[in-house]
Order: sequence, then structure tokens, then C-alpha cells
Amino acid sequence: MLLSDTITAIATPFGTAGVGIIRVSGPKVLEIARRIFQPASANCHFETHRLYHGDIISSDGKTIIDEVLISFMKRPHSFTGEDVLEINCHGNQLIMKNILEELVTLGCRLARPGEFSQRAFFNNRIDLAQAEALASMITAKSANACAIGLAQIKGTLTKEIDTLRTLLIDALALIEASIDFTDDVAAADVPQLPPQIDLAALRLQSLLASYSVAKIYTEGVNVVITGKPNVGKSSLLNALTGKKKAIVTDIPGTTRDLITDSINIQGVPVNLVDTAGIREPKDAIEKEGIALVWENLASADAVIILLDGSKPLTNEDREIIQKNKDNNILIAINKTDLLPAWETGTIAELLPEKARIINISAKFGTGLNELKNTIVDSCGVENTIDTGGAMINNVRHKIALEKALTNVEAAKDNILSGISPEFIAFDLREALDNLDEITGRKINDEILDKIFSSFCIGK
Ligand SMILES: Nc1nc2c(ncn2[C@@H]2O[C@H](COP(=O)(O)OP(=O)(O)OP(=O)(O)O)[C@@H](O)[C@H]2O)c(=O)[nH]1
Ligand SMILES: [Mg+2]
Repeated sequence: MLLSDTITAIATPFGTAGVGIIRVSGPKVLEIARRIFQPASANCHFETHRLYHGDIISSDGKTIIDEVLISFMKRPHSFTGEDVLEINCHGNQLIMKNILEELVTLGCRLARPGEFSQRAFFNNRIDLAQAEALASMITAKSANACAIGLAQIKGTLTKEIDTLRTLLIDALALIEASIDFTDDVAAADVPQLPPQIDLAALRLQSLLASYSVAKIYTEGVNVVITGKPNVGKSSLLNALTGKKKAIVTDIPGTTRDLITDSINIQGVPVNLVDTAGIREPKDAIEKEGIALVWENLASADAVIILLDGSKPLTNEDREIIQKNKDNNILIAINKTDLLPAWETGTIAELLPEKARIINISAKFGTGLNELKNTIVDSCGVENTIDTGGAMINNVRHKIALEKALTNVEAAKDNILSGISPEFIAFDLREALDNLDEITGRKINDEILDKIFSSFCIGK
């Protein structure tokens, strides 16, 4: 589907850089390139996928706007499937804006967010899952998240969806055969359970299981540091991040707000939150701070409960452990550089069976590697992921796969309980529709617009 207008946008981020890239896509690209670009050598024939050196000139031909390198990608062998021009200019916002304005004067329209990807999708250069993978790779926060995105761009998810479709279409053919050859629908033969149905259910389940791991690599885990005042929570945040993010003093009740920072542990983005010490609040500010702690604890993937090993345990410590018993907790005994005031065994009976205890000194940095590794282990992160197999990290894909699995399970139940094959065929067709929503083979325009408009400009 070739669209009539030619679109343009800056593809590099806002700010100052050595180089900035402006993209142009559509039917007028070559005509515009000839008008806006003055090649340094007479030998410029806008051959596809070649780099040409020269100047961008104003539309009245009077002013040189920048010295650039440009490349022309002839359709259909371009990202969008249309003629594409990429201008590598100097990464100054004023220069880029000037060039953009000249392009608009020559007949381009400013692209909407995600419009280049949307055109790539309409022209069958990529499917919807691949377009979404591109967007997620651009914003990925860890090397593993990039790898998951790249595997999807290369088509691993699409291939798995195709395999699932084939299984369901084969099963549907068998079920439909039993409809066609039956004279009396009410007394139709109950079809056998096609093996493809169980196979499809298994594959759907394992694809869905990949979501939690992929999500961890994509969005990271949220880890809240809690404990009573002065146990060293802010010192721990500073020690783990290697920055002086939080104020550390020996006055209990120093931290009031939530203080956050992210670190990378074994390729997993870990979002750390330092919090106000928990005690009977002394004023309204501290009360607010402590209320915020409880809110955050409720949604944490892991909670580090910090205890001061150099001072006797108190009821406040016990209460904090008790109130977090449904959370994924790690006990860190801090200040182990000082003489211990209590035995580790003292708290054993207060803890859930799988809670781990780690001795640390936030001040001197001891035990932090063990703490870091334990954080990642406790969040159920596998050290290695197989991006060769398909994985999903997008909630839209997860919902569609869950629906497809429900349809497949309904088809199976209906076969086993001898329900008329029409109903089974209906379930299988619904499952196929849900899979087609992932790749965009069948999807309504409003959803499509919503997906692409969430992409960034120039993508
Ligand atoms: N000896 C020793 N002192 C520590 C250690 N960690 C923290 N401290 C000291 O303990 C005091 C309190 O540290 P903070 O990090 O401010 O404690 P906090 O838990 O954030 O305190 P609040 O913000 O008041 O809740 C400071 O004087 C720190 O220097 C440690 O590992 N060893
Ligand atoms: Mg603090």
C-alpha cells in the first residue's frame, strides 16, 4: 500500500550531538532529494543504498544550511517499503529544524509518532509484533532486554505464532470435516481430540511463561529497603549505587521521602528505593513518609529488611519482619564491622522458611556482592535466557495469548464432552483471531493507531 504523502521527522534524540539524522519517506523522496541536496561531486545519481557527500541548500537555492551525508533507499528495499532518504547532518537542533522546515516547504508532512514503523507494517516489511519489538528495544534498560527485542525483530515470535496457527488450522480442518460430512448436525459424530490441540496448548503455556522472565529484564525488579531508623538504609542505597544519593546522619529519622535509583545486577535492572525509617512518627512529615513506605512495600518484588547487628533487636524490628511476612524478604544484618549484639539464630523463628539472611557492612562495603546476587535470585530471575526461543515481553501479546489459550482449552473441553463440532470450530477460530492480533494479520484500525502512536517520533 503506497501512501500519497511524503513524511519527515528527526530520528535522533533532542539535544546536541555530533550527528543528527533526518528521515524522509514517501513517493516524493527522489524529487525532494534532487532539490534540497547539492552533491560535492558531479557523480551523484542517487543510487540506492549509497552514501553521498554534499550540502543541504535552502529551497530558494541561496543558502547552504549544512554539510551532510545522505543516503537514498529505493523502495521496496527500505525500512518503510517506500523510497526513503536519510540525511546525516550535524547534530544541532537549529540546523535540524532548518532542514526539516525546508523539507516541509518542498512538500513533506511532519510524521506522526511511529508513522515510519506504521508504513513498514502496512507495506509488509515487518509485522506488528516486530514493530512493537523495535519500540521496546529502543527503550530497553538491560542488555538482555535488548536481546529479547532483537530476537523478536528477527522474527522468533512471529515464527512461533505461525507454528501455533498451523497447529490450530490443522485441528480446525479435522473438526470442520466432521461438520461437513454429517447430515444431521444434532446427531453429529463427536470428533476425536486432534493432537494439535494439546500441542498448541503446551506451546501457548510456555510462551506465556516466558513473560515474567522477559518482563524482569525489560522493566526490572522493584526492591524496597526498609527497617527502623538509623539502621543504615540510606548508607546501603549509597553503597549499592556507588553514589551519594541519600543523606546519611546518625540522627534517627533522617530520610523522609522515597529515594530511588537503578542499578544493574547480572543484567537485570534493579530499581532500589530507600525509605523513611519505621517507628512511631514524631511529626506529620515523618507520618507521611512512613505511610509512603507501606504503600511501596505492598508492590515490591523484593524487600530488604535492614537490622542493626551492633544493637540489641527491638520489638520494632520484630514488627517490621512480621508485617512483611507475605513479601519476598531478604534480611540484611548491617554494621557487622562492629561487635555483634545478638545472635543470628534469634530471628530465625520470626522468618518465613525461604527468607535469606546476609551479613553486611554498608559503611565498609562488605557482603554487598552476596546481597546483590541474593536480590536477583529471590526475584526468580534465571541467569541465562534463551532468546533463540520465542519470548514475550509485551502485555498486549500476553493478553492475546491468554485469550487464545482459553479458546484452545474450551475447544478441548467441548470435544471431550461431546459438544457439537460447530462450537469447537468457533473456539478454534477465536483462538486464531487472538493470535492474529499479535502479528497484526487481523486487527482493528483503532488499536493499530493506538499502538503506533505510542512510539516515538521518527521511529
Ligand atoms: N559502623 C557502621 N555504621 C554504619 C553502617 N551503616 C550505616 N552506619 C551509620 O549509621 C548511621 C545511620 O545511617 P543511615 O544510612 O542514615 O541510616 P538510615 O537507616 O537511613 O536512617 P533513617 O534515614 O534515619 O531511617 C550513620 O551514622 C551511618 O554512618 C555500617 O555498616 N557500619
Ligand atoms: Mg535514611
